[in-house]
Amino acid sequence: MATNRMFRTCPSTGLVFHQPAERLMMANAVAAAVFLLFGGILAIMVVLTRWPAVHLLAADRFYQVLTGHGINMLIFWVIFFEIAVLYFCSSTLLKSRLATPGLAWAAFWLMVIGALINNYAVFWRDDSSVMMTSYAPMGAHWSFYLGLILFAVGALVACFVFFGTLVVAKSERTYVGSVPLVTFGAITAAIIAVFTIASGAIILIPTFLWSLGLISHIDPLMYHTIWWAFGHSSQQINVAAHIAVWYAIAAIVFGAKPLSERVSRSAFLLYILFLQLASAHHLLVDPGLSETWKIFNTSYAMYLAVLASMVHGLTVPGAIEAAQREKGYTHGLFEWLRKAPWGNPVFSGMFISLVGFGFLGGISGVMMGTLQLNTLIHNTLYVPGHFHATVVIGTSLAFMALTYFLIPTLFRREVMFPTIAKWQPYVFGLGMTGVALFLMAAGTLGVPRRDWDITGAGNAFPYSFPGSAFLMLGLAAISGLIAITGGAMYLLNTVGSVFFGKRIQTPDFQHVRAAEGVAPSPKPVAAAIGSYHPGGGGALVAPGTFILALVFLVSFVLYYFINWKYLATVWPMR
Ligand code: HEM
Ligand SMILES: [Cu+2]
Repeated sequence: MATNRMFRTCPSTGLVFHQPAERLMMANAVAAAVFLLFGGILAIMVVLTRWPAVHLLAADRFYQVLTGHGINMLIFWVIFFEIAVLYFCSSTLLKSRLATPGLAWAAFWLMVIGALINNYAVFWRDDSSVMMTSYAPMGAHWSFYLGLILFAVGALVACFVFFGTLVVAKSERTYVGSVPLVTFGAITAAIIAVFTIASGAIILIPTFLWSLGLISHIDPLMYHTIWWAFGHSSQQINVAAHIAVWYAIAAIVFGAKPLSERVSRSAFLLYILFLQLASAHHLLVDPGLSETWKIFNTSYAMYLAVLASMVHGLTVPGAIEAAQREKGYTHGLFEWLRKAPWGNPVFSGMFISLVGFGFLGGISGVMMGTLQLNTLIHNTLYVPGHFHATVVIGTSLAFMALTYFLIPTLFRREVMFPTIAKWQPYVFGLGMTGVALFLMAAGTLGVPRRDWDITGAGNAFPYSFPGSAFLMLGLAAISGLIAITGGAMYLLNTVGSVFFGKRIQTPDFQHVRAAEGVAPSPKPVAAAIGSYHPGGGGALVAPGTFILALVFLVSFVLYYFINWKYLATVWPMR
């Protein structure tokens, strides 16, 4: 098989690209951006409708647009990008040819077709506004489920191409020792993805048959339970993937090596072992499951997955701090952080992602995942507040940050508007921080999620929310428009750079004979991101990070305590 062995080595980073892998990464990344654009346009309408002063759409349109927003963002944008990341972490980081590019293209087109069919059901047919969670017995047109199933099959095939590439790299000895940490994180994500897609199949295939009339009945509780085996795990894929991206960016920007490979790898392993249990936090008010089961899974088992995230949240900045100190930024506790390249969107995006994910997403997640406290905010706007901190500030912003690295290295184009790129993570990150905080605030005041009109005008049993709730909704909407501006800045730059940007001339693809392999790369980026760094650990090389961790801990404890106090006030013991 002498064909398909076309490689090029990026002269500035030393990364090795296999031609078919490169094309697939580009295609998946571009598809991701297209769905982000669509989801973002829908976000404008969602935001302007939930702003009571504007109340843009009619009720039926609102639910249609909200369904499309959730699916296009959380499924199509995020997963297309993740497939590009999987190919990068296998083929590029291991300097290996991609296994079965033909199958990878089949996967890509299945995903594209699936996504189009699903959007056809929601927007063209206009009879499938069942929200992203599509809880039975609420039913959509069969094409809604078919689209999701085709998309999932495509994603599954792509995961197998990823695993196949690992096997190829191993047998062709394209790397020595263990796979790099970033690849290890991607393996975690892909393993979880297989479990996730299997759960998705178990629930969506019967629901599809039900929509065709071939099955008479779907049990709503069973649907809810299995749907969340799928829905929760898919968030764990996102977390594993974006944390792999954090490690990659720490290596790219700082040449940072993990403080301890063993600790970081064990933390990824915890995700695989404990994530399914944590899906119980979606079932806290479901009848039919015992309180013991709920409390065990959410209060004990779940913390092991949370522990893993906290380990990464500590070791990523810790590794950056250690690398910066080695470069001589040793004054005081925080010189390493002050002197970090805050004008480089690859770094600033990643760091805002890390802090926002940890402080906003992490703390609120543990709060709402506690059985008793969950009753405070269940099904309120607090829930979207929380997950916009995790999937938007955490996952989406990390992917955006990585894009600024991929434009010159993968697409070989100059970033078209560097000043816009410089500000983009701040506009998007701060806007989204506002969305998360104000939605959580509105939720704490009891404002329901997915509610077209909280004034309940014309209802037989009116309820009036305090004025502060309306204020929070207004502030959330304004923050949302700022975040959407940040999203538009990202898309303007990516689309502009990729299609119209100035080409960067670098040595092109060349035939490499299989027996020779690709020459090991001497460049620091490839060495930092693409190798296994044994050792590490031991002395406390990151005192600043340790202080940041203490700040986190104090915020965590305080917020947790405040919510128990709050629970005591709304739920008096008599
Ligand atoms: C670009 C700025 C964005 C803004 C301003 C925004 C705003 C909102 C708002 C206000 C809601 C809640 C509506 C309600 O419950 O009534 C919502 C729902 C949602 N958003 Fe976003 N969003 C944005 C981006 C994203 C991204 C990037 C993702 C995923 C990666 C995402 C995923 C979701 C999901 C899954 C829902 C829930 C849909 C449902 O309830 O079925 N959003 N968004
Ligand atoms: Cu969950």
